[in-house]
Amino acid sequence: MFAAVPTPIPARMKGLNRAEICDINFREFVLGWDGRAGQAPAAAEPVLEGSALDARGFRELFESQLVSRHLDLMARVLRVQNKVFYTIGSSGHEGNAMVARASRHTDPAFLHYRSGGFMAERFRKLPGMDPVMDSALSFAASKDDPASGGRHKVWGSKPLWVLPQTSTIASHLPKAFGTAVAIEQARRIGHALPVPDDSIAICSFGDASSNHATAQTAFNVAAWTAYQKLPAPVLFVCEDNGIGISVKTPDGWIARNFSQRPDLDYFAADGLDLAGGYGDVQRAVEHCRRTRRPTFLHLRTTRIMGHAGTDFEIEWRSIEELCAVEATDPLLRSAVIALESGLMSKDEVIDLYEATRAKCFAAAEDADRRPRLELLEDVMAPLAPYTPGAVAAEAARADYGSRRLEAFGGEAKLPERQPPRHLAIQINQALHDLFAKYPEALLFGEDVAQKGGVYTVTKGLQKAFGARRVFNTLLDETVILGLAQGYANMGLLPMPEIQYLAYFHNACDQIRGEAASLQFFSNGQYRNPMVMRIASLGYQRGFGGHFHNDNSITALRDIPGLVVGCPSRGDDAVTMLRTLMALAKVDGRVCAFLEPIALYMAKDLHEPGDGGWLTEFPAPGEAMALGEGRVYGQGGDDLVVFTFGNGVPMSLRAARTIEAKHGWSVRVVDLRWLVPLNDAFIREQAAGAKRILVVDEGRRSAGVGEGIITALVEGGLAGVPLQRVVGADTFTPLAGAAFLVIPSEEQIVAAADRLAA
Ligand SMILES: Cc1ncc(C[n+]2csc(CCOP(=O)(O)OP(=O)(O)O)c2C)c(N)n1
Ligand SMILES: [Mg+2]
Repeated sequence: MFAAVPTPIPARMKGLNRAEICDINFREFVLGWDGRAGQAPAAAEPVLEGSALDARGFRELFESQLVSRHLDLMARVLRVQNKVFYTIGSSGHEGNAMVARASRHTDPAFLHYRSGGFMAERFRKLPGMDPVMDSALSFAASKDDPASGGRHKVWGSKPLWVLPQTSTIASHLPKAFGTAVAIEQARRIGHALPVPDDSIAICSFGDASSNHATAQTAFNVAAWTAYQKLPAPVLFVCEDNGIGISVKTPDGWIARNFSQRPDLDYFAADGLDLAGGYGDVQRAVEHCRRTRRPTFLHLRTTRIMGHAGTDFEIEWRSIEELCAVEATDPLLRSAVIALESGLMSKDEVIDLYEATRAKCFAAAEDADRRPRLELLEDVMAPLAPYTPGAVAAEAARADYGSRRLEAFGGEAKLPERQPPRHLAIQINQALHDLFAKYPEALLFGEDVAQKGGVYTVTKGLQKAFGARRVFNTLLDETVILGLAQGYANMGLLPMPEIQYLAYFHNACDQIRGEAASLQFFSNGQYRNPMVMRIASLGYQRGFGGHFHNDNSITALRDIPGLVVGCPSRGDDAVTMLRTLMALAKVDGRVCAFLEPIALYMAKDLHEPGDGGWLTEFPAPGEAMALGEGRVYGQGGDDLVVFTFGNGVPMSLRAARTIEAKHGWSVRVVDLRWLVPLNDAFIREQAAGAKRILVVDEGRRSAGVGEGIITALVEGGLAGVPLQRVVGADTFTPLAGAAFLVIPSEEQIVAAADRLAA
């Protein structure tokens, strides 16, 4: 299937620095070449007889390969001088330039870290761009790096539709699939795409990475989609060099594992041989574009110069094996094509090689003289953009009256005209309202469509807004969040639903490593706004189990840039959702909305039938500012209780008992926003408090309560008597025992008693 590799050159048996060896090998190989040169083909003629690649194409690809190679060589040299900070290279993978050549610069691409060749070639697609300088700036972590602003060495470019990736392997595949689906779906809901309608999404990854659960998830959902004859134009490019760091991929495994998968169309191409490989690469790209089917391109590559600069292969591999690998260097094959075709003489090849080296070093030296990130605020600038005025205006925007009337079925049925209702109904109404407001909003997850979710919170939405905007996904949280990123990349406003908080943890990396990091690693050039709804927390009666009652939000608290809100009542849920959508829309923020399951149906507060937890639907125009809490018992300062979620009605009930028992005036503060915590608001509410109680239904370690106490202590309020009522550091058991591990009203009262003592 693959063309022959160049004949092995005499191996250099000594020499520890394999980068130097590969460099010398190239020169010696070219100068020692004794084949016969043909009659140089014209630009539009095949570079070699029978090749799908023309002479112009070959020359450009060869140049791109050389740029990639010399960036690697430069990085190895300048790393030790502290001028470059990244040495995972592309050497041996330069043939991936063919994928860039065969595709368009508007095909969104999510790239493997060995994509130097791809990038250099894609740079050709737009005039006036310089792959050498741009890459050098990224290698040098220069502030002027146009991809990440000096935050990381990434392959990324805004004009070239390369969404930056760091090197968590496989994590980008679900969102590449999501982007492919979004390209198709956007058109169907009348949304104008930022790229041509027949674009495809490209992602590349290594052979070892193809085994990763996150990769398998993407292959599976792509096939699941195609099986149903739904379009999913994603091109999976597996760059198979036969190894992952030091672990060999079993011979033939990639072909065996992928060539027969139903609904994943398999193509193989020799990435070591431009003349032989290009036609196959082109066929794969065209197949994906034309059929809109998930396509798997198995690209043969090799890995020379080790996994990274720090990988001294000589220590764990035999010299014979190393030399054999080095003999498969695709640049040697390209040199042969250049010479054999008669396109270039030996001197011309060497001159081009050296001129490219000089250019890369000059760019790197230039990049080293540019400023680097020196201030924390500069590092963090793109992480969590927030324009309060514009967000407030957007949250309060109410210019969609006619769509609203249509969605609710007339004036009389508008939710603000209805009597007070409970949380689940008000969230449902808010979603209808927001779907009328944002035609680009999509809601999806497990069981959300016809059933309306496990708790019927999304009931009726699909009927009202159609199956293109409200739909069930397959059962895979990683896919749900990958889809969300894909839709967002294409300008839609996704609202993924995670069925239970426990299941967020299955797919946490899609938010932590991917969605929340995009603005950061792209220096604010790319954004993937979303509002992720999660049915959350404990206290359910009659519906037990750890996974249905997970009370830990620590994993969310820890994600930089994420916004997390948790309402405890219906009206707050409505105004909070408006603000979350506005944060996503205006500032591109990734948001989480935690819905306390146990409060969905809560109607009463103190006595059965009092309707104390029913609320009116806030009319459009009303919104809640980010960080704004709700205070019950304003002015009460004998005891101030900080809490959220289920803790709010529980604390309000306990407050009655405490007031009666101790004669205190008690203030209960619902923080509502859990990430970021509003430290200033917490301190303001604590000022003048005689006693403080923190009621946190999450776990003791690393929960919200710790954040509240830290805010208080750092605010200088250490002297005020303080107690914390908090969940235990344990998993949630079944049945009544579940209530032993989370705070109770009695514990709140007991804590107040301790404060009184
Ligand atoms: C999720 C994750 N696990 C582990 C790693 C560490 N790691 C980085 S690259 C790599 C090997 C990848 O091999 P392969 O997919 O074949 O790509 P190659 O480097 O060979 O191109 C590993 C284990 C990582 N980056 N991400
Ligand atoms: Mg590999």
